[in-house]
Formats: sequence, structure tokens, C-alpha cells
Amino acid sequence: MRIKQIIAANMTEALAQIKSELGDDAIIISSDKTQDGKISVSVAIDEQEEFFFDEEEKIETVSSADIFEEQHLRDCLEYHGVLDVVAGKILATARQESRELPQKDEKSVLENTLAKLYAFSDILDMRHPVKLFMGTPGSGKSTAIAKVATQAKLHKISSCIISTDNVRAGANKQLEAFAEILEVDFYFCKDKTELAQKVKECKNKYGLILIDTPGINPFIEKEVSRVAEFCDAVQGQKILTLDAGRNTMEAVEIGEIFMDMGAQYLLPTRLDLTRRIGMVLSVAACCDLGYYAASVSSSIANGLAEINNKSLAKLILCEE
Ligand SMILES: Nc1nc2c(ncn2[C@@H]2O[C@H](COP(=O)(O)OP(=O)(O)OP(=O)(O)O)[C@@H](O)[C@H]2O)c(=O)[nH]1
Ligand SMILES: [Mg+2]
Repeated sequence: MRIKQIIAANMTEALAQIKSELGDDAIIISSDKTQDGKISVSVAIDEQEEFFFDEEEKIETVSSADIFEEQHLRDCLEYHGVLDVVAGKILATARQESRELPQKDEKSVLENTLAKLYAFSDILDMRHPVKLFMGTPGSGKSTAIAKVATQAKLHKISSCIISTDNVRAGANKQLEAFAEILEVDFYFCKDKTELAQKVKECKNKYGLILIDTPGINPFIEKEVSRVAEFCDAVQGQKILTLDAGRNTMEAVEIGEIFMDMGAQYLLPTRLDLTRRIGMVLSVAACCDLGYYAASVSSSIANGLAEINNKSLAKLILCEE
């Protein structure tokens, strides 16, 4: 086994470099940001011909009962279309967990692996009262906000909705009408100064402050800077909504752009229309995003579904 370090401008480039230089069998062990903002990835390559056995050397042996039977998990990750490098990371961590855990069954190992690799947040996490939602047009931002406001209401948590969407005609009307039905205060802020001021005012008044932003094309710089300004204006959780049915590589590229704008959490939407969650697992891993929650229905009354290591393990193993 040889360890190699790859440094690239972003995760997409690092993945391409790993694939072309080291092939499909390379396993990602860890990834980190360098001081100059690049991505540094440590990769393990199995090179049996370089292995010399030293009889004097003491080798720590592992009994076969302790070895995680990984073929089924490997098959599941392939079914979901998880990027090879991410699947490699999950399998390598699962192998390690299976050695350390007292319970060796696949589900427990996977649950522990996911808890180690990913961060998870509560939908109504009150430690972060300000929640800003961003994403491409139609990715489900407003629906997600309406769902969180509904869930907050059910838990007797006061909330308000702030819209900054001055781009799409009618965007505010829809959310405003919903806020009225739910008896939740609704505000509109046209720029970052108004937003910063409004959030400051709302902090003493509401348990949750939900901010909607205009849907943007992440490949158009002008659109990106419009939402980046809103992001910079507020401190809080920045949540990226992403249609779970998107092409994985495309989604990783989009995720990286939103990550640069400050996104910290992923909210996959339209999971009800998707069977394979490879994109969801790959984007979170490559873009260093925690999971916020999932949207599994267009119905606002249904609320968002919680994502944690257990629910994610169930989805990966295709359990009902
Ligand atoms: N089936 C399904 N439909 C969803 C889900 N989330 C949102 N939708 C639908 O997707 C469409 C777009 O959702 P919106 O919440 O308006 O998306 P948006 O990101 O606010 O859109 P813009 O403001 O135009 O950028 C609506 O028809 C929603 O009902 C989901 O989880 N499942
Ligand atoms: Mg909207």
C-alpha cells in the first residue's frame, strides 16, 4: 500500500487527477483544504509488487471474524451511483469501524461510518436561529422554508420569513400568501444592507428566522455574487437545496460553487422521485456539507424529513 498526496484547485479536479494518474482502485483516505484554499487529498494505492516481507517484522494479524464483509455494501454504493472516490472513502472507513466496533453487523458498521464521515443538523436547531436557503431556480427553497415554518409552528416556536427574491415575478406573493395562512410574519429585503438590519431586529423577536434567496445559475458570476452578498450579510446556517435527481458530477460542481459562497449544509429535495442517492452522498462528501434535512414531498404539511446516520444507512441498504 502506497500513500500519495494530490493537490488540486477543487475536488472535481482532484477526482479527475486521481482517476487518470492512479486508476479506479485508488482509495481516498482523507481530504483537507490547504492554506491557499486548494484541496489536498491523501490517496492509498495497493501496490503488491512493492511489498517485501520482512520475517523479522512483527505483523499485527486480524482474525477473519473481525473483517467486515464489504461486498454487499460495495454493491449498494454502486447501485446508488456513488462516485468511486466517495465509495472508497465509505468502504475504507467501514473497514476500520468494523475492526473497532464490538458489533460487526453491516447496519451498525455503516451507521457508525456515516456518523464519522458526515455532519447532521436538526431541522429546528435553535442554536442557529438564522437559516438562509439557497440553490438553483426551482430547487425547492421556498417549499423547504414553508415546511420548516410549519414544523416550527407545531413545536410552538415563533418564526418569521424574510424574502430577498426580487428576481422572479410572483416569487414573494406565493411565500407571503403561505406566511399569512400560517400566521407567520413576512418581510422583504431588497439588498444586503436591508437584510442585515432586518435580521438584527428579528433576532430578539423570533426563535427562527428563515431567509429565502433568489434561485441562481451558479455558472453565471453576476447571479452568484447577488446571493453571495446576502450570505455575507448574515451569520447563521447556510443551506443548499439540491434536486436529488441531478447528475452527480454536475451536482458536485454546483455544490462547490455554493460551498465557496458559504453553504454548510445540504437539503436534498424531491427525494420522493428518486431511488438512487449517490448524488446526495457524493455532494456532501466532496463539498464538505453536513446534512440539514430532506424534502420528500411537494406537500408543505408533510414537513421535512430528518436525515441522520441511521436514516441514511437505511436508504443506502435499500431497507423499507
Ligand atoms: N415531488 C416533490 N416536489 C417538490 C419538492 N420540493 C419542492 N417541490 C416542487 O418543486 C417546485 C419548485 O419548488 P419551489 O419551492 O418553488 O422552488 P424554489 O427553489 O423556491 O424556486 P424559485 O424560487 O423559482 O427559484 C414546486 O412545484 C414544488 O411543489 C419535493 O420534495 N418533492
Ligand atoms: Mg422560491
